[in-house]
Amino acid sequence: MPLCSALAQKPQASKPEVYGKDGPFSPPYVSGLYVDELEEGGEEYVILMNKYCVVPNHFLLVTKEFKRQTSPLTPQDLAAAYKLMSAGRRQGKNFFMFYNCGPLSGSSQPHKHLQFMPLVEENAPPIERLARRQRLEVDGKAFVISQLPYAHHIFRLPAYQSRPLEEVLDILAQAFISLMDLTFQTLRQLPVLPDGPPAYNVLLTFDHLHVIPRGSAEHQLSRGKVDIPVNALGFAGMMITKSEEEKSLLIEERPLEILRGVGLPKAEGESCSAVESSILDD
Ligand code: B4P
Repeated sequence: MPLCSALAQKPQASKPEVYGKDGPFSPPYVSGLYVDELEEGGEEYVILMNKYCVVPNHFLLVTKEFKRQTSPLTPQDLAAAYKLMSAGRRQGKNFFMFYNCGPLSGSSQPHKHLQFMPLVEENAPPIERLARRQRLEVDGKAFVISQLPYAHHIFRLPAYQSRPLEEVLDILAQAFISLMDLTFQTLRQLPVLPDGPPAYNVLLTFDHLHVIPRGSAEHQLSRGKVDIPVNALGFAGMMITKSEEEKSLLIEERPLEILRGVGLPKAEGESCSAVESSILDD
């Protein structure tokens, strides 16, 4: 579990309503952070380096026009992400994408941005070790990992370069819609909905697309009364702490309990495979 004491000094972003369109993801861009622009299916994006990266080369894909971070990923967003990850892979660099949707997901910037985290030794984040181990009876079917104590929905993608790119992008776009349907099913079974717009985290690797609905942005540890904020990286299996004390409290509380605390309960029957979507057969 990485410890980054410098994050304790990082300024907190203003409340989204205050930041609005004049935040750091709108021009003028900071020249040292600006990388390039790209276009995907008529949508324009800017690539910026992360100003507060813990891992070098953590970068962001930001919509050029102001769009809200509460909006779902579009087929263009997913295609741009997959293509960027593929470009990295061709250069021998592994990245995965994460998206924090809505304030309860751990996001602090209201301007729509997808984030790309480089992986140094592995080619996927820790959660993938569990996801890859799941034996699926049928392809094209969303599934859950029974050991995880919080609601989540995962779709297995076709193996890298096993199908033409356009076909994979189509599958990816449809997979996101089917995982969002399941996310809304998770929300519908709650007696009381969490405050604000639906919040969830998205993780994209070359193998899987994960969506994790969220009930709160942070978890208060039972001892020490410390609030632990969790974003998509927590659900990727990459929790970070700001001090030695916080680290030992977090280990004592157990990371899975923290994730349960900020996630939502699984729907009944979700300990096994969920809804059939058969996207791969279309
Ligand atoms: P959001 O989706 O809004 O929120 P976040 O990733 O949770 O980052 P947050 O800003 O809340 O920071 P936190 O203290 O939790 O993403 C906003 C992104 O924009 C962030 O990457 C932020 O750093 C970046 N950003 C803000 N102002 C910027 C500017 N002016 N120019 C360019 N980029 C800007 O976490 C601090 C950092 O640590 C974040 O980058 C976070 O992703 C990273 N982090 C958290 N857990 C980590 C882990 N386990 N391993 C490695 N890095 C981790």
